[in-house]
Amino acid sequence: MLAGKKILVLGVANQKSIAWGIAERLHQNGAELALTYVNEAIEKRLRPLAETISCNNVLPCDVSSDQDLDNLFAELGSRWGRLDGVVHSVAFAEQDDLKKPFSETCREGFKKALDISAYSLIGVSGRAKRLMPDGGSILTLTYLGAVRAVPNYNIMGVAKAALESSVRYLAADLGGQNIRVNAISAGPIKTLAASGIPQFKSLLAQFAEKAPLRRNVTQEDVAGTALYLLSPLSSGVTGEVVYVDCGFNIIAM
Ligand code: NAD
Ligand code: 0WE
Repeated sequence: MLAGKKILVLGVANQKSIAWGIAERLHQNGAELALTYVNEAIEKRLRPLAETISCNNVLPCDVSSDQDLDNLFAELGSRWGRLDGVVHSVAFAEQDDLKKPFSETCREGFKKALDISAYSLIGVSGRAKRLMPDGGSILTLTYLGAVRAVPNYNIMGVAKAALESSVRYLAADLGGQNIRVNAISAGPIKTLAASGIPQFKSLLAQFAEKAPLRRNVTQEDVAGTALYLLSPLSSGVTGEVVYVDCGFNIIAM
């Protein structure tokens, strides 16, 4: 499905990362990948994973740094000369801001969460477009907390709302260059970003009880939709938020 396609994946921290499930599936479908890490601790975990999919494009990038973004795309430009797809699977908020009452969110916490979790998609897309003369597909990951007030998701919900809006504005801006921009809204999955979240286990249990499919979402569920959104199968789809959540968002009491 993706033979010869060159795809950048940001956000693999370990084997449980949503981005890792996607990277494996893209590799199985013939894509050539570049993977990025935010710091040395992540680099150590990433390199052996990259080897298992014979990927030797492992590059540093802290998305809160314009310099890092410039260096990353300059390096991709010289290694590949072009790019067919980007997977943006990055989010961060201070732990404190995922616990305190939302009304006590401080300015610095707001700035950091919105910068890393939402602005970064704009920064990445603006640079990626220059390597996509014949078009491409950009994909990000979001969560229901963007459109509903989920307990404790707090400032991340505001950041995801900005991210989902950015998907629409980027899709409108880049559509003329045949660059599509979409998001997957995934149901809760036990990853590094979910560890340390109070009562995450009970959230998973309640989710599986209430979701129409009566189970939790898997890395594989998300990877399948990611493959579709990065492939020509979705050639007419842009600016969308596709729910991969076992139907959870459609129900209410
Ligand atoms: P994860 O911890 O495996 O991935 C998050 C990644 O963000 C990590 O690789 C981390 O290194 C990276 N990151 C953080 N700050 C960064 C920075 N400044 N620069 C570059 N990278 C940075 O967790 P995950 O659950 O796979 O999260 C991936 C995406 O999926 C996130 O956008 C998250 O919001 C979204 N998501 C997760 C769930 C879930 O329940 N796990 C559900 C819906 C959406
Ligand atoms: O987007 C996320 C998690 C994002 C996240 C997680 C952390 C934990 C560690 C961002 N920043 C941090 N910072 C840290 O220091 N998800 C969709 C997973 C998630 O997080 C929740 C959830 C769900 C689901 C937080 C509260 C309630 C539900």
